[in-house]
Amino acid sequence: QCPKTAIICGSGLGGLADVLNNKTVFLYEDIPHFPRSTVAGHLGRLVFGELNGQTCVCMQGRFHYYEGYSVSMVTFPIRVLFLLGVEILIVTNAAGGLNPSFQVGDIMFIRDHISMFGLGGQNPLRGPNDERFGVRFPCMSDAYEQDLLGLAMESAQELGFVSFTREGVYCQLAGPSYETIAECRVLQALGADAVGMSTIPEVIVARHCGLRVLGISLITNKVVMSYNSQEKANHEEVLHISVVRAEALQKLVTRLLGKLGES
Ligand code: 6GU
Repeated sequence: QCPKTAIICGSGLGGLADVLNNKTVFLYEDIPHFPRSTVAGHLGRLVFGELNGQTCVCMQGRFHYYEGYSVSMVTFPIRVLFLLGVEILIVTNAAGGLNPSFQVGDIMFIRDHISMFGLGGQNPLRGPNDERFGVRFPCMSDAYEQDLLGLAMESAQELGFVSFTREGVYCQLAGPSYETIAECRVLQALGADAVGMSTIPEVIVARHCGLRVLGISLITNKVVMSYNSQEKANHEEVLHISVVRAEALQKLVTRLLGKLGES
């Protein structure tokens, strides 16, 4: 039976794939044309299984532009998922908090996005349009589905997670260097609530082929906004917080999948 829901596990969030029941695991290296992930905290496996009675497939490890892949390579797996029959994509990531009211450990549902390099012309749909997947000029004003956001919020409420659940605008930069203070101030002024190095190309390709999308950012650190701050963004901190919140995120996605099965 083909899973209805796919989950992309972001930095340090791959544990979700481990808790599936009745797993079937494929290594990326065994899937034709699949890229390989090269980052600590990212494995490279496609894991099929059951969560809360629902079949799903997890990408345990994703691909980033900063690893050297083109945006179309980064999004290749999305079209594989679509061809498998997946209808819903839950995409997770670790992100830095720009919104001053955000705390480390907050879970932010993505309401909308700003792609800095997308605005600059690096769109995964650039080039001839493959009509088998979607239209030439896909709409993005409804990229993050209201109904899924509502079900995710409802799940968070039922689990007692409201105190650390937010929603906001996710902004993606190419990476791999973190932002300067001046860059963070620019992003905040533009209306971004969180900043990361992934997700948007996948969402664009998913929307192009009609997948319903929910985005979840784990706020793993607060970006540095002041020249007086002694804090420095680092990958170890990102991985540490994702371990702390891994269980909450697993519970959230598990409960949400149950709701998706009912709908
Ligand atoms: Cl502070 N910046 C970026 N670009 N990505 C991140 C991050 C910050 N924290 C986690 N991922």
